[in-house]
Amino acid sequence: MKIDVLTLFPGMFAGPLDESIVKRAREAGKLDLRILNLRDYTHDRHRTVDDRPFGGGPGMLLKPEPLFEAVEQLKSATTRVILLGPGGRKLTQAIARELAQQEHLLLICGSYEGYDERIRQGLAHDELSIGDYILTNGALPAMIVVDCVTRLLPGALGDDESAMDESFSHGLLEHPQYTRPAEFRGMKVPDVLLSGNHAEIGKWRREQALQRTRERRPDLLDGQNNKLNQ
Ligand code: 21W
Repeated sequence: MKIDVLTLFPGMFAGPLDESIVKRAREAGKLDLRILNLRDYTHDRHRTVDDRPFGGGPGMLLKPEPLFEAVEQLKSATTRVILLGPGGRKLTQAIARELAQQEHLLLICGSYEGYDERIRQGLAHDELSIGDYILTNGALPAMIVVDCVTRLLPGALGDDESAMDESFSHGLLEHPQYTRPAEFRGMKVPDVLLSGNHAEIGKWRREQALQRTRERRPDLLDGQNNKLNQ
């Protein structure tokens, strides 16, 4: 899969996408990722990307020309153009799975102020938010999209990671887990996990997962709402 990211802050991307599973996917040629500076698609001396809103008010808006120029240069017939903005559809695992099927994603990061509406109208197939809180710009959300899409690419996860993924796909929160030592600072690993009785262990884990989900994320127990599941 190819992913292009258009951003005003390309420096923010150094690091998070050069580690771990995303790094491995890039090195294996499963992910072809480019971080592009929106200012490189301007033509004026000051490399202007934003301007004041018609009608007045605070802040500046990303102006259409550099984004239209960039998208027209970068896109092909198979590109999905996705704006990142706090007013977009909330990213879910189902949306990530849909994105992972695409050949080419072009992610556009906003700055704090917002987009001229014609960017939505004329360029974007979709607009995504990562959740209901306000960030300073769309760079971290773009990295989150790259991260959750990359791990869904065929062969991106190792065997262990894939197996773990499968065992979590029952749509509940994870049950408590422990490793050695069996007792740490007076806190004991539950006896059942040391028992070797796999039927009992399975039953305990299901109960714990259900109880934890009821307490922390009752919304997930309504099948229609289960964003971990579907
Ligand atoms: C924050 C952009 C606020 C626009 C009036 C005057 C991308 C994001 C972002 C940002 C506004 C995402 C305003 C969850 C996020 C993002 C920066 C609204 C401010 N109104 N997902 N000025 N949260 N955030 N405009 O913040 O670009 S995806």
